[in-house]
Amino acid sequence: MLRSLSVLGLAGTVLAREITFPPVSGVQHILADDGGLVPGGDISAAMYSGLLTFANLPYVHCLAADGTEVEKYDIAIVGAPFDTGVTARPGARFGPTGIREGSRRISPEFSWSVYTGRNHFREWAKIVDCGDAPLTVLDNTIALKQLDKTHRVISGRKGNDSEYAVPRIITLGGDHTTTLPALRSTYDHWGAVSVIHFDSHLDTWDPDVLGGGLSHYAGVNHGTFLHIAHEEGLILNSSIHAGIRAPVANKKYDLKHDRACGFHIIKARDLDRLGVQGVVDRLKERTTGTRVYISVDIDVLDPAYAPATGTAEPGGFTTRELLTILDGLSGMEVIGADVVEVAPIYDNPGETTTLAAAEVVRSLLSLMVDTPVKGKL
Ligand SMILES: [Mn+2]
Repeated sequence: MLRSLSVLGLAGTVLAREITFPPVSGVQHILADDGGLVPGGDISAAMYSGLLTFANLPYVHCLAADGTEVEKYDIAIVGAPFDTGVTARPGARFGPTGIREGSRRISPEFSWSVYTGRNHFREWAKIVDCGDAPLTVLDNTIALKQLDKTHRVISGRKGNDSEYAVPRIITLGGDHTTTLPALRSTYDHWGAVSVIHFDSHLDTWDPDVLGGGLSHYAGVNHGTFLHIAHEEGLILNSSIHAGIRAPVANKKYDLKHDRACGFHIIKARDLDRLGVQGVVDRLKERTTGTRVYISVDIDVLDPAYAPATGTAEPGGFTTRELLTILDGLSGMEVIGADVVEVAPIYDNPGETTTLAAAEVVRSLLSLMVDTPVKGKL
């Protein structure tokens, strides 16, 4: 049967293709700018094979010991596998690996945007993956200090582009507590900044409210880190949340306290009234003239688009809405960013959450490439 079918197939003018086997080192081809294939490319960056880095970017040992020569970079991806500051479902310690898995289909060569006609991986910035911060899973205080140190080492190296001396970092969380060390490190280079905080929750809770006043240790968690950042003077009073919808613990205090921490609020359903451009405009107005840190808690998305998270809240943004809003922020001076609260164990076989998280990271990278920022080493 098979034989007769193939005979029929060849009965016309079509002849079987010659199959030429390339040498092993040339199995992988890379795409040239003109769309042609260049044989014998670097097979270490092959999609769906090889060791796992974000978007198949090169790995650099950014945390090498003092005195070791380290390859230079302008934008670094680093994972923060920490989830013991979460108040509901744990599992975000596997977030960095999950987001990298979700980014496997992203290739720096195959990344020309149909919206902008640009490939941000091929512009001025050298973008690398530094792997994960080495964090103990047994002591939150020590783990967060280890993350402080990780950020200081990675952002303390001289950038690849001599004009923009300080490398910028995108952190793959981890629960939301991991944003605090990132803000401490950016403060060293850029001073206090506005935070654009995409989340369904405020995360400015007074540690005595969320943590119950049990101990200082209990008060440092994924719902209080913005209070602490404000207390430490790391953020400006021109910060803003987007996507808020979770209930608060009391009638007035939480929202009043949130304003005192420097935040305005765009609620999830405000999007219905304002549209994505309206949200973009409000974010820009609020932070105008300041440098920004963008923190994306994946629970800003509706659980339909991001089921794999610690504290899911129905009624959120779609993935497309979030990506359009993020891309609309082009032109802002983004000095650091993160995607947090991705807990892959609750994802589905289609990897809905990790695919979305990886795409969010791509948008954050693009914002950083769009607007280089000079900083103090
Ligand atoms: Mn959060």
